[in-house]
Amino acid sequence: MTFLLFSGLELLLTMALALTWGATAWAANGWKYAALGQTDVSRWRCATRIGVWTGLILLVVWCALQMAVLLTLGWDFVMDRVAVMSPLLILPALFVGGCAWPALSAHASASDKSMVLMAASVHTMWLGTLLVAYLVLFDIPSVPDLREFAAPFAVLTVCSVVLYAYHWRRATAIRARRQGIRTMAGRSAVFALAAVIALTAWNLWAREASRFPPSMSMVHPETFEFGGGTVLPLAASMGHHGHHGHHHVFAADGSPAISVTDLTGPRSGEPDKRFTLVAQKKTIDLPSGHTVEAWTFNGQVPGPELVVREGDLVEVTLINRDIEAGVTVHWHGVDVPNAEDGVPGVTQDAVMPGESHTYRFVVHETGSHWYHSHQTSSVQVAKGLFGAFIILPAEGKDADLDTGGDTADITVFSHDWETSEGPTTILHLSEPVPGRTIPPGTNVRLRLVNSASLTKTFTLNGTPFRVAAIDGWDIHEPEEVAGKRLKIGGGGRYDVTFTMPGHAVTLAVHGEGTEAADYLVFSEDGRGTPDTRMGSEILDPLEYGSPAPAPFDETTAFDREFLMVLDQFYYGYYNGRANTLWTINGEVFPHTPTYVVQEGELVKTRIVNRSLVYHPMHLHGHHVFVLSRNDQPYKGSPLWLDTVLVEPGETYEVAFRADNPGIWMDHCHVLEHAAWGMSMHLIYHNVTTPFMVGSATGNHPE
Ligand SMILES: [Cu+2]
Repeated sequence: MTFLLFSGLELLLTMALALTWGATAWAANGWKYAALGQTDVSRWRCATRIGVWTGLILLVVWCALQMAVLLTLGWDFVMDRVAVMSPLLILPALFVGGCAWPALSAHASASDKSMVLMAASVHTMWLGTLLVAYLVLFDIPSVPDLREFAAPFAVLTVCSVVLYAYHWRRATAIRARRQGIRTMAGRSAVFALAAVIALTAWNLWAREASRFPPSMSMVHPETFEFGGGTVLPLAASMGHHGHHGHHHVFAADGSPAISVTDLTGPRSGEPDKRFTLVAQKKTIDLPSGHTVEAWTFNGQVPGPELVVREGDLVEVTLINRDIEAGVTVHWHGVDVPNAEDGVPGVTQDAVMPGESHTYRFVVHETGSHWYHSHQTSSVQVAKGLFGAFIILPAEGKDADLDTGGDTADITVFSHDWETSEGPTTILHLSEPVPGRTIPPGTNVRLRLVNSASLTKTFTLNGTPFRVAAIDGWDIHEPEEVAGKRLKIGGGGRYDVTFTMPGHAVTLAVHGEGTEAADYLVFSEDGRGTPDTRMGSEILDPLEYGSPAPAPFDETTAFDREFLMVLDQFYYGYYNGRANTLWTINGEVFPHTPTYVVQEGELVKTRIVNRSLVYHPMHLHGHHVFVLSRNDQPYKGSPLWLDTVLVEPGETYEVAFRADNPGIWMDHCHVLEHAAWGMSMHLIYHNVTTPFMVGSATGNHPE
């Protein structure tokens, strides 16, 4: 809340600074003309004086605001303001103070020199405010490097010299040719026109420059970061330039480079579970009565629920019947070997119509997970290419599900459909059986999956319940709660358990409003009056359950510590199209950082959300352990997440052990955000990929 207030204030101040100094620049120029043309200067001087004072006061407020942000939210939220923007404002302000002051305070008629210095300093100040506005709106540095500091500062310095020389030349001309305010208006109009033409040309250039090549690697060595750890020799950069003849690259430990195609699950052996998923178009009647042209697995949405047991060798054959753009299957939340991860252009080629692809892996974990296509995922998941992937504990190892009594294990997807009436949220039962008929006394497990991009909250009315697991990992000693809301970001899952009472229980889902977007009623006969009220408080996963031994704490010595700052360009070009862009460390993919690690290392990442919306950040192939939020350690059960929902103004520190070699996407699960830049990779230094993305390859992971 504080953060959004600060952000709004900063935007307003940035605009006000640029407008005030723009108006002051006009007044200062008028004063220069009037003084040199020996006409009445009083009105111009008065306007300039008011403008300078207003502008300086606004600058002081801007500095105070940054100080307040620093003190309340911390350095991560102001580092680019301090390092890049404050010199662009404070140094020209000193220039104004030193050079415009004599003219402003003098009562006698001003000299040529004082007029030139006054105009040049005020114009430099205006340029500084424009540069800052440009950075805040269109090119936020986030984590500034030397270039990001030096480039705008160099522009400002050069321009201040040019402005000084320009105003001297103009002073001579104004005196010699007795030019007046009319000349000033004419020249200003010409400058404005030139600025419009230059900006239009720049706009067109920016659009073209943002286009991706028809084929490119997802691995970009110039973006590699080592998190303060050893700089590792890079097989991927060599593999990327392999055609130059570097074919035998060896990692630091002497092991040869590995291709993702070698990082498969077991290629032989009789699978314990075998499934076939057929990607196909199908007209679907939604429970809401809407009809949608869906893209489905096996003609149903959600796709078939795949239920396996811990330790199973699973074999899934994907067949693409008629999805022209191609499909893949990604196992969200399941730490599969890299080659089975289903990311087109990184771990495989997209499966085109008529083609098939077989995934084989052993599951080494339990819990509620899901699968979805990762080809143009922002489109394909929305259209229905997803389903549940449930891993039950190995036989005889189950505490919750095999208690002897009757059990009901129900997966519920919350999905947003684009219907004739706009976006519509629907709660889908993953399988029609056991459905909504549940006898009293039954031990119920509801597996809630948010397959939409937008965050949703879930309320269970009619019974107290426990949150048994989050993102498929069990919560330690979850306490019984009632009436609380469960907030689940895109891609996230919560397992809710309760004993079925003698009356109806309602599961309601809420989006932005207080009115339920959809609900399901569970009861003995499948009927009952829905109670769709929204719960009060949101259950905080960092304060839920009880502590237990954890592999990481504040004393852990990490091999690498990465910083991930999430931000936005309010407007920008991405692959030739304009939109709000979502950035990591001030860049959009493919310029976002690539975190390089070595197998066995302990890795910490600090995630800072400085943008105006939430981002559920999803790292493939690993679960991350939550160390802290806003620098406060977790108080409840240890939390292992694959999708970390980071709200605006929040900071998370998460940790993992690098134990699954490969090249792994790390992206926002608001899939539209990933498609507009918010995507990056974690790469093990000795791993290479032969796959490419881009229009010529047919691979489009976002
Ligand atoms: Cu996002």
